[in-house]
Parts: sequence; C-alpha cells; structure tokens
Amino acid sequence: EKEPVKVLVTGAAGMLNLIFHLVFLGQIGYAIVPMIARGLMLGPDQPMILHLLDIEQAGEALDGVSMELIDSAFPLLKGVVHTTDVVEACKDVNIAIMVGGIPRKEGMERNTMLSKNVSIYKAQASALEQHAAADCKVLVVANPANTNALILKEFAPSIPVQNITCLTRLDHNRALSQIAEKIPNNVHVSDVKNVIIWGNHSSTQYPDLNHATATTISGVKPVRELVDSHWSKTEFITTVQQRGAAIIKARKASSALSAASAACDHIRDWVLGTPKGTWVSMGVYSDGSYGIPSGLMYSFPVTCEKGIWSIVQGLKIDEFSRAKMDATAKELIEEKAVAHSCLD
Ligand code: NAX
Repeated sequence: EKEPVKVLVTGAAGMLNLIFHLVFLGQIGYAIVPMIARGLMLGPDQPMILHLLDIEQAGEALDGVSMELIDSAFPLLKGVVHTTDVVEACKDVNIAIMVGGIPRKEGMERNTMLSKNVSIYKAQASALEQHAAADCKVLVVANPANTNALILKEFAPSIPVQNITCLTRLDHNRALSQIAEKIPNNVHVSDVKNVIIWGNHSSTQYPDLNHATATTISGVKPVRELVDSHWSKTEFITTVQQRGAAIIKARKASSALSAASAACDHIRDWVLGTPKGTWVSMGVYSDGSYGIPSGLMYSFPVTCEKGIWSIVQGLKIDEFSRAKMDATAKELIEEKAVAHSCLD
C-alpha cells in the first residue's frame, strides 16, 4: 500500500454561514473533503491524511466535520487532523487547498475584500513555507484567487513557483459545458476539450473557444465550425464570466459543489497528468508567454506530466483575443498594486 499523502484544506468549517444560520449551505470545504476522502482527487489507490484548518470561532464546527469524516468510514482516509492552529495544520502537508478566506458580502468594496484576504495569505505563506513538505503543491481557491496566490508566492520565496497555482478550472469546466449545451445532436461535455480561460478568476476573465474541439458523430471538429461565431464572441463569454453570480442568484449561496469538484480536477490533473492531446486551464505564475507580463498569476492553458505543468505554446492569437487577454492582465496588475499598498 502507498504511503498516505497529507492534504490540507483551509476554510473547512463554514463559520460565516453558521453566523447566518445557513448551516453548511454553500461550503466548498464541506463539499470537498468527502470527494478527497473517496479518492476523486488523488486516485482510488492513494491513501491520505486530511488536515482541516479554520478560524478559532469555527473550532467546534470543525470538530463536527471531523466526526462526520470518521463516521463515513472511508477506506482511503488514514487520519484527520483538525485544528485552528495554522502551524499544526501545515505540518508536513504535501498538498494544500486554500479555500479559507473572507468572502465579499453585499455592499463590500472589492478592494476591502482584497485587503482582508491578502493579509490572510501573507500569514499563511510563512506557515506553509516553514512547515509544509518541501514538495508541497498549493492550490488557492479563495478570492481574489490569483492575487492571493501571488501574495502567497511573494511571501513564501522558498516554495518553488511551479508549486503555487490558483483555481480557474471551474470557469474552464463551465466553458466546456456551455459549449456542449450549445452544439445540437447530443454532444456531451466529455466530448468537448481544449477551451481556455485566460487571466483573472473574475468577470474580466477571457473564456476562449478558438482552439477547442468536439467529438461529434461525424468525427472531431473545431468548435468554431459548430457554433455561431457571434455567440462565441458574446453570450458564451458573458455566460461563463457571470455564471458565479447566476448561481448565487438561484441558490442564494455561491458555487460550492462545482467549485469543490473543479479543485479536485485541478489537483488530479496536476499530480496524475493531463490526458494526451488535452490541456486544462490553471492560474500559474506568468513567464511572459503570449506577451503576458511576468510577475502575475494568470490563467493559461497547461498540460501536466509527472507533477509538472507547462504552458501550452504556439497557439495563434487573433486581435479580438489579444484585447481580452490584455484587459484581464491589466486588472491583475491593478489588483497586485492594491494588494501591495495594503500590505505596506
Ligand atoms: P465560506 O465563507 O462558506 O467559507 C470560508 C471559510 O474560510 C469559513 O469557514 C471561514 O471561517 C474560513 N476562514 C476565514 N478566514 C480564515 C483563515 N484565516 N484561515 C482559515 N480559514 C479561514 O466560503 P465558500 O463558499 O466555501 O468559498 C470559499 C472561497 O472560495 C471564497 O473566497 C470564494 O469567493 C471562493 N471561490 C472561488 C472560486 C474559484 O473558482 N476560484 C469559485 C467558488 C468560490 O466563489
């Protein structure tokens, strides 16, 4: 049997929802832990020990989650460490899923939300740097995801930059499913691949279907030939960009099970590799590819092999895409400046 992998999940209790008496409604942490324990993230033969972290006020709720995990008798789950101490939580972890944060409430300025979260990520960067396993892979889910990941990178200089990423896989999966819904004749979401989410996990993200393909009854076709080009430049983009808001409106709570599922997809592909001929979107540290300034955490198309991601190179970028890719980069540059100004 393989050695257990230690997986940290921050924000695992769901404190804020408890305050609003919506117990465990809309919780990414609560949704993701059973997925991980069932082997959906690391594969059916990989045992794990879960480390759950939340803030002190959520300590009791965290006890409850831990009890439920024990009660589920998951064969792969070899232990649960639940704590409100960040040092204990980070100890020797191989994978860190950073969901913990302060969400933006109605009426809260985006910059207020940003400043509260970047200080959390500055503190947690040091804990991870000092206590996590040397090979720890980090996925930041909490918003502003790209900028939180950038701050984590800057305040944990000894963690290799390869090992710090942020989640845009939910947007990627939303783009795949919008395309599958649009193509007639029963094209299933699993028949569509190679969409791209460029840039920030925010409403300026650019969902791009120019390089996507779909397997249809008459073979593999470029998605561009199967959908109306007006739709791909308008409604497709706005639907994906605004899907999170649509979920909040319908569910009165933000995306949780789809976000948890996307985070599992992200880690699984990163660790176990992307299927041949398929790429996925991940927020990673820009190396200047596609003219995106380095020093930003930007979502790119990537392939993964043996635990290493690489940005897909050589895709042709038209003028329409260029403008959208630059606009979302510009927003990230602005967020970075705001983050730095509130940490000074
Ligand atoms: P909740 O507010 O339900 O849960 C957040 C949890 O984090 C709470 O339990 C809270 O007590 C905890 N927390 C706060 N400060 C902490 C700290 N310093 N250390 C550890 N835990 C801390 O939010 P939820 O719906 O689960 O969403 C979590 C985050 O994911 C939010 O920032 C949200 O905006 C973000 N999202 C990101 C997505 C993405 O695709 N990247 C999509 C879904 C989601 O919107």
